[in-house]
Amino acid sequence: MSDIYIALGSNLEKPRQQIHNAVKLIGKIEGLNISLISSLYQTKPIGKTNQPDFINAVLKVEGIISPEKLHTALQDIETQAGRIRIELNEPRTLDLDILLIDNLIMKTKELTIPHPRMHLRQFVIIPLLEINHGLCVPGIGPIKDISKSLSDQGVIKV
Ligand code: PH2
Ligand code: MG
Ligand code: MG
Repeated sequence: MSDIYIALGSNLEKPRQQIHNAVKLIGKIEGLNISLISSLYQTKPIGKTNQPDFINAVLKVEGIISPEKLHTALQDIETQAGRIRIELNEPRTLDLDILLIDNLIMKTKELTIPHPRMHLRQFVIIPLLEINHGLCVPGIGPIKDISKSLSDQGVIKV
């Protein structure tokens, strides 16, 4: 049984609704159970700044599934939400990123775990702290320390 953390984000087409729908669909992935859901956060866009604010949240799920299968299942849910992939950091109806799977460190062409930018993003670290303040990012360190190292990026609980 693995502890898996997933980041959810949306800044198009009723973002809150997108996040709620996604949580429902993630709960239906075979072999997984949702164990914790953070609050929703309204967050300023990081990267391309001339786009709408995001709604972000994180989930803890438990289960037995390969990283590749989980990645495919999450991409299917993004596609169902009408996600169109144009370029990195563009506005999106739904983005589902695998953050952590236990203490796994892996890198393939399709998938890097831990998520390579999670420690730079308050919109990930703040909701993670809410659901598990003792969490560590393998190869990086405790999220409590990461949180102290980040300056304000405009993350508000909603
Ligand atoms: N996702 C990105 C790029 N920038 N900014 C915020 N606030 N929230 C996101 O989910 C987000 C972002 C690429 O995945
Ligand atoms: Mg992302
Ligand atoms: Mg993504």
